Amino acid sequence: MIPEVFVVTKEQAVTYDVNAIQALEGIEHVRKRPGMYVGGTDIKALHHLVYEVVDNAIDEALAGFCTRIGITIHADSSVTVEDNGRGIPVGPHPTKKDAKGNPMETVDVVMTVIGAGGKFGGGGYKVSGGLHGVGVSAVNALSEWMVTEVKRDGKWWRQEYKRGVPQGSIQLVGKVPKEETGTKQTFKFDKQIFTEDIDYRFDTLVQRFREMAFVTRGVTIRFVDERADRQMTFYFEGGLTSFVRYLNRNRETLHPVVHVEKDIENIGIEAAIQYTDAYTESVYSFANTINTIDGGTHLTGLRASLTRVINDYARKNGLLKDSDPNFSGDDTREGLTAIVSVKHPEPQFESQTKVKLMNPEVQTYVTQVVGEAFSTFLEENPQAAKAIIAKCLTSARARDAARKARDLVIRKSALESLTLPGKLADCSERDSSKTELYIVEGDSAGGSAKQGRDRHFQAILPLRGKIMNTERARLDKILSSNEIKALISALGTGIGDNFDISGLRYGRIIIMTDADVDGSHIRTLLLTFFFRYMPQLIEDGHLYIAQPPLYRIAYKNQVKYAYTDKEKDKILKELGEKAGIQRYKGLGEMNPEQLWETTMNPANRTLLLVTVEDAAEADRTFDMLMGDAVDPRRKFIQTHAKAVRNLDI
Ligand code: 28F
Repeated sequence: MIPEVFVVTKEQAVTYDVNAIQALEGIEHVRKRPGMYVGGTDIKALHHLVYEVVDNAIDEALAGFCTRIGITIHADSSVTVEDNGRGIPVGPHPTKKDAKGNPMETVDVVMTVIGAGGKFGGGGYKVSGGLHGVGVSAVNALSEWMVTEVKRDGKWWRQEYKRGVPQGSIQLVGKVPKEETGTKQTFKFDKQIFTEDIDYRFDTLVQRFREMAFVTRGVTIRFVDERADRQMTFYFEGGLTSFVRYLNRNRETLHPVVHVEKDIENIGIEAAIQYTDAYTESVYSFANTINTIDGGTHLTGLRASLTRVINDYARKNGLLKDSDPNFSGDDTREGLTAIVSVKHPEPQFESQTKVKLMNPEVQTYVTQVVGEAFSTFLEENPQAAKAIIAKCLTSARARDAARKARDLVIRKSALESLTLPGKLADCSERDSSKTELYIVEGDSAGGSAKQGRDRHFQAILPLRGKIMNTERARLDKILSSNEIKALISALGTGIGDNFDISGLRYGRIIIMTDADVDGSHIRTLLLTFFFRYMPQLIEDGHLYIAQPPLYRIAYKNQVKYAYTDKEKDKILKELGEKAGIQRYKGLGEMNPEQLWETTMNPANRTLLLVTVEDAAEADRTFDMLMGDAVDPRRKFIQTHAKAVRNLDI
């Protein structure tokens, strides 16, 4: 008989081994396959590291213990995240053991054991993240160094790690007032892992932090970028209501924001809704603070309940006649700004990359909670109800008219698919992998481009600017313009549901507009058009923006072109101040040879590839541009350059 005590010891011996090796093997695995933990080693993965750490602070805020979160990017690209929560518990961990069988330090468990964190203590669950949820230990493993500091019970602790491995045991730094508590994490991403020349992008991080602040009411998020001396602080008293107000800041609203917040079966549901006079929809959904850009059951629930409540109300109050059909989802969507945010203990996402919430019960709960709140609102605010329903009626009618117009365009372009538009100067090459279509602003620039091009593979389609310049025009209306019809038939793909990439006649579609405000406006309208009706063109990397030079600098028999002001200054320095300088105000000022040399010749030119990095932001931007507020439009034109990235050809 083996004495029982012996058995226990033996079992424990096995456990010690597992815990000790677990941590090291885990770290090794993360470093070997970062893709499995943070999605790769690109800039997205880099941002992921920050989100992972911030998520823990957000969790502490959602649990009700933290009101302030600070994020700082230092000059050396190390990052500090700190909160004023309870602080990670310090002391021996109740279950995890080190190689010698002694309890592991809790901080070391959180920081080194892959898959630790989350379920431990208090029965709480990890709310934020959910999508990543790989834990801070993965960040630690991918950092050249990381320092964890905890203030708790009047003590200030510090532990340091190198590439995920603890450097000795946790140290007591000093004393602090008992009320002063929190966690501070500082890490420097490891260049051995992130070998590309990448760094954090302020704008990307800011957007995420703004969203986090919106959906985590009452928390102040301060973001400091010491690399460029920039900072931003977010605090939204009203949570989602503030978010909706922010989105509608340039729009005419039809009623006050409708807000609802309720817990059902341990699932937190919050929504905010407001209709405006805009034509577009701005609806965003969040699951455990993650922006679920592909929507999911929470979004479906929200949309379904709004359509149902509006139809019910309209019928009951005689605003829809018996002969009228019900409003469709599209009708109730126009002018809608809404956010739905759910906090779920066990979120299910479609996959690692696609951000879509799949929990079926969420749809039922959201429909119920939002439906109740919105129908009460309509009952109590008949004026608002009337305005919303009038808006739905208008969109139903407009949609009907637009459908007819669009059918006509599509049918026509199908019939005329062999008749190319008269204004198109086509190329002789038929292999679309070699051909390019320049969409050129204005007839005169179009003329220069036609003469300057290589007609073997370059086609030119001049567009007359003013037709595109229809303010606040529905895209449906723009569709019926002759300019756009010409563009559609030149491309050969059809549009919308009839889009077929195999018909594409040009491998590269290049937008060439003046470097002035009108030029960027037309460019944006074209981008809007492509984004809404031919998104695959952008996704597949067919859409580009030409980069005409801003200056021509001549000295003796040397001629140089500058594409930016910085470049101009550099060239002037090289050539000396006596150089003659010409500023191009438009494409029309260049003769055909100059246009070819600077902007069209593949050997010299720079093209910007148009990408849709963040569909939500792009939509917001397009939306803004279609509105009539001038300021945001100008802002867009400045920031727009970031939506395209440099491509060397
Ligand atoms: C800088 C980023 O990471 N904040 C955090 C807490 C608080 C607790 C906790 C964190 C212990 C063993 C999981 C405190 N008191 N900010 C942060 N604040 N982690 S991380 O506990 C972690 C558990 O495994 C905490 C009581 N319960 C939890």
